[in-house]
Amino acid sequence: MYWERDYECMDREELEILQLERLQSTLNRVRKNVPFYRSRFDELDLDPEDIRSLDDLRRLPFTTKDDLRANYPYGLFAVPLREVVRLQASSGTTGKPTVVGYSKNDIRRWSNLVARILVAGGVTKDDLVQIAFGYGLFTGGFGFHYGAEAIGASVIPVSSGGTRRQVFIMQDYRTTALVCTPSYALYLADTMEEMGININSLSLRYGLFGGETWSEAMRSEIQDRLKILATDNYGISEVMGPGIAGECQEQNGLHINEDHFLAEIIDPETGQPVEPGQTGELVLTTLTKEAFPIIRFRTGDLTRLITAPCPCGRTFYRLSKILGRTDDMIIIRGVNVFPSQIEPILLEIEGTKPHYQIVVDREEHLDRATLLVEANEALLSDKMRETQELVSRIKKRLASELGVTFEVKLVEPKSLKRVKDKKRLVIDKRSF
Ligand code: DLL
Repeated sequence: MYWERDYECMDREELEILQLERLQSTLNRVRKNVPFYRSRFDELDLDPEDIRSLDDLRRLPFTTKDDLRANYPYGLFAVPLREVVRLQASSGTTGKPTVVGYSKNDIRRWSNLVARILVAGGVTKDDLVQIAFGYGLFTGGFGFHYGAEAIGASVIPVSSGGTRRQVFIMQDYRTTALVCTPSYALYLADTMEEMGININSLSLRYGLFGGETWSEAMRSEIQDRLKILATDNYGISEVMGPGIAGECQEQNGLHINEDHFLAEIIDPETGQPVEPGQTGELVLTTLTKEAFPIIRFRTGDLTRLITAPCPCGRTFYRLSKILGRTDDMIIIRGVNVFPSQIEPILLEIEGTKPHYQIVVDREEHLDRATLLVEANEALLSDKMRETQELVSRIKKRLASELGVTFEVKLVEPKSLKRVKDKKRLVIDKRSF
């Protein structure tokens, strides 16, 4: 078993000593190697030596996605590029993505931490793990791949898409554990039904799902239809990717790998800690990352901290399921999208004004995104061919820049509501 009991079942007092030591060394490292943090600390007249307890963490400044954008691509790296063995990326709020790097040690630790999550969810070295997360700049595929290999399980790196092929592989290779987004798991179940496959003829036992919001109702449906034990796991590229927190088989909250990450829950408005157990924004600090350490990163994810002991024996605190976002980010088929990424694309394409609305719903368990764009009168009235060309240009640009296929519909000028709050540009009809 790949269960690091020495850490995962650690006494809280001991854990806090370890966390403080690791925090201090991370702060010293970022102060020395990352000019961004040095000037932030200097502005506040803060010396890493002043951080003498975990409570002092509150005195440190937050890091936001905007800070990452301002330092694109490598400005926040704490080691020279020659020590970076891997780059991954995630959507930025506009235009450019955020780039993160990993040293050799980071990759080794990342694998260990994902291995912990897999083991907590029931996977052992005897399992055949089918990974249906995308391999590429997205952290899901490679993150789980290395984690499953670390356990010694047999990895089937199918990557995302090709659903019928996924099903054939699942059947023929006798997959025992499935790793993907929860909505894709249900889509696989639909496809199996369509193909007339009897679920009892499969060898599936465990499913590890994450990357997007899902409800207990979805969990029940997945478990019933795929006849597996389904656990939730959380990750975010800027902090590491998958491997940050995951459920054990108690299925009651996601244990945070607290020896490597400090988690705070703050009021997104005031930036102050919420009362214990209350819902707020998750803020994460890395304790061991070498290439891309991050201090008090505002994840934008809403959750709460569960400190009650867990019957599994792990002493790490748990996150409740992620309840939503503080910002306007939406996740479409596992891809993070900010409405603000769409504006520059529309602006650039002649003939459209950047008034738009995004409608997301779910059809047969797959997300479907529609972009309503106000076109100018000339285009809407007579030149059909030009209109079609415009629509197809917008579609292509969105697919190639955001990695999401949108249905694009041109609508009458001034027919869309004018909103100030970007969140209201999105009409999310999905029920999770
Ligand atoms: O989605 C990392 C990951 C891959 C996690 C595979 C789990 C499994 P990003 O692409 O940076 O990284 O997206 C991070 O996805 O801020 C959340 O809003 C959302 N998210 C991730 N896991 C969960 C989850 C990966 N279990 C963003 N429940 C985060 C709800 C999740 N939302």
